[in-house]
Amino acid sequence: MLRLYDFLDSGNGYKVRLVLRTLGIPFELIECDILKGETRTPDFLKRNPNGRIPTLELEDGSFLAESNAIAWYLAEGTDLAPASRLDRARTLQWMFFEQYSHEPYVAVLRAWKHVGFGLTPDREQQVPEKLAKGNAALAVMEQHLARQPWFVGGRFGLADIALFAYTHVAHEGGFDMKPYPAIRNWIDRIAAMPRHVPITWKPAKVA
Ligand SMILES: N[C@@H](CCC(=O)N[C@@H](CS)C(=O)NCC(=O)O)C(=O)O
Repeated sequence: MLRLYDFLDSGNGYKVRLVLRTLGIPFELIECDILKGETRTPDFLKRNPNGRIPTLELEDGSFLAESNAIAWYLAEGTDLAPASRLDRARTLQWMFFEQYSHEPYVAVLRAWKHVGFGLTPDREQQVPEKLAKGNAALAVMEQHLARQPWFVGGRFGLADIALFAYTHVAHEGGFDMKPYPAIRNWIDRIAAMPRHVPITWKPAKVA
């Protein structure tokens, strides 16, 4: 069985849990408390030398890191990954956008203000810049979603999951979502999907 090393409040981890849940793939969850440095122990670093969750242990005992790479691995060949070459590339385009232009601002502010990393004086100084850059990313998403219901190919898929993970909790980092009606509508539509689960969802324990 697949084994996922994760921290329940993590949007990066949630992407992987949402893909597993949507596809009905059973897995064992190993919770790691990142606030206590549990991904930085010598044992964990053997699984992922980068010391971060999510990290997936495959059935053959090997490990895969990086949320979007794990999500792609799990979704390959399913309805969550588009069939056409161009739509697969567009999915990657949004997943890279998420990691470079969105997550470093939207997720980091939430980690500081909500998850427990705390607002040190140095971080407090960075808040206005992170809010500005996060809002720039949200504006790009808003523009796209005002014209089409999903990010790629006219259907719900991996790009939506990658961007949903931290966008739906952006308010916990101090983002005002009022200026983004198309994003709010997209969030509501995803949250209403049959197999949807909240960010802190975990599977029942393996016996
Ligand atoms: N680019 C990575 C980021 C992973 C990441 O930053 N994980 C955080 C939690 S969201 C973590 O494990 N932090 C613990 C640490 O850095 O010690 C991904 O998408 O998986």
